Amino acid sequence: MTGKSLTVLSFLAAALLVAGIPQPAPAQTACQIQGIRPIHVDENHVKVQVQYFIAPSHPKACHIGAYVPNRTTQSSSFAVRPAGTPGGVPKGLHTFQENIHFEISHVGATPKSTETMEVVIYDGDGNLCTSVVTLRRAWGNFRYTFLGDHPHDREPGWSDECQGVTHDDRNWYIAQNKTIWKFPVTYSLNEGVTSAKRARGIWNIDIPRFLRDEGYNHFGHLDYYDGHLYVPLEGKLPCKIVVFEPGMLNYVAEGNLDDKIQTHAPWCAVNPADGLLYTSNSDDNGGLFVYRREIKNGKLELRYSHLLRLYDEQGTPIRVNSAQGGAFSRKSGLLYLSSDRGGGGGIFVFDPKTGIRVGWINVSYHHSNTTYMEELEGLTVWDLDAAGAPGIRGQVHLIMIDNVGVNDDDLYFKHFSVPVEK
Ligand SMILES: [Ca+2]
Ligand SMILES: [Ca+2]
Repeated sequence: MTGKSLTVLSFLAAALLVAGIPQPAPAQTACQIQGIRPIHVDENHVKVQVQYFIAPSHPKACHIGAYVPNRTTQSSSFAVRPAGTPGGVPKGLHTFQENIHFEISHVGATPKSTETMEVVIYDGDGNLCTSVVTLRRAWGNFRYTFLGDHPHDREPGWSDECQGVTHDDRNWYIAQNKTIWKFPVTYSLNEGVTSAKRARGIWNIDIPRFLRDEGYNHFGHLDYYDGHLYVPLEGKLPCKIVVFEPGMLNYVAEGNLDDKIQTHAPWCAVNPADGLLYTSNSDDNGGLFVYRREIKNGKLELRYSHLLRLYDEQGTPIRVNSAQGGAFSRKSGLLYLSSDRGGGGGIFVFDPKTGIRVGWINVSYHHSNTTYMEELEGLTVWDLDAAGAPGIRGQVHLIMIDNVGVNDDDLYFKHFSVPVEK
């Protein structure tokens, strides 16, 4: 191939490139990956075309494959079928039109996401050249089954303005807007609370007096993590996180969220993978706020770390509205986020490593008409198939309240079977 025709082809290639920076291949370069283009995509499988150059004088057979996401952190959840097996790919410059492709399959049990992969051209001696390219997308099929509500349409004494739910090994912790409750898992949540509650292991506590006096009046969805309850608190700025101990719900500490970025705090959750506290505003969340946290000298110190940007399954940036609850799974590492804006809500499941949505649990709710005003609130991930929780099974548990009607808000506690959390 002449130098002139190579240049012309490279310009043509530039218009076709999806990823990578095209450059005419210098004569001394053994090889160059000029671009990739996914051409067939489904939940577990992607076929990727490659545009590349391999020096025609290279003496050995070459193949093209990829590390996902890259050489240093490649994941066993992916298998790659390289291009050019068994005899090797053609050498010289080859464009997308020639349909030289390799294939990646997701073989893991848990849905995952990727932001990059590292494409590699190699021969029998090793790698000749590699290039890290963007591949932001979700992998795997997120499966779930709705098991029903329990309680269903009830006013058990703690449903009014119910905001969220979390748990430790043996207890539920439930937040109303002004009160936190603790119930043993063996207690039937369908029962109303009576004056004998202490004898049954039930505790409750209100917003601490000094915080009420300052004007704080609304707890959000809470999280249990490593011996403490973390509860967001609104009513004035800055929004706060209040910490309680789980035994008798005694107050431990409180700290301020950053009011330059955060005017609401409907939920918070600590990620067991990094120990950081995740939270968001209610609406228009292009990302989640991530804070470092430390309890020191009776204070909770919160230092804003970064924004975890959110994407859909195809890697397109999204904004989440009406976020009311968030919970991490210790088993899968996934983040479950509830949202009830219009008809497009439900439980969104994100890979917190990338912010990419890997699943979507549809939830039936009537957001606004004159008969129902149902809100999806907090949620928690807890495998209760064998835990002896009366009337409750499943792994993902979501509070819904109906604000229309007489007396307290009506409680619907929704339970979902989610195989990856078993
Ligand atoms: Ca709420
Ligand atoms: Ca009612």
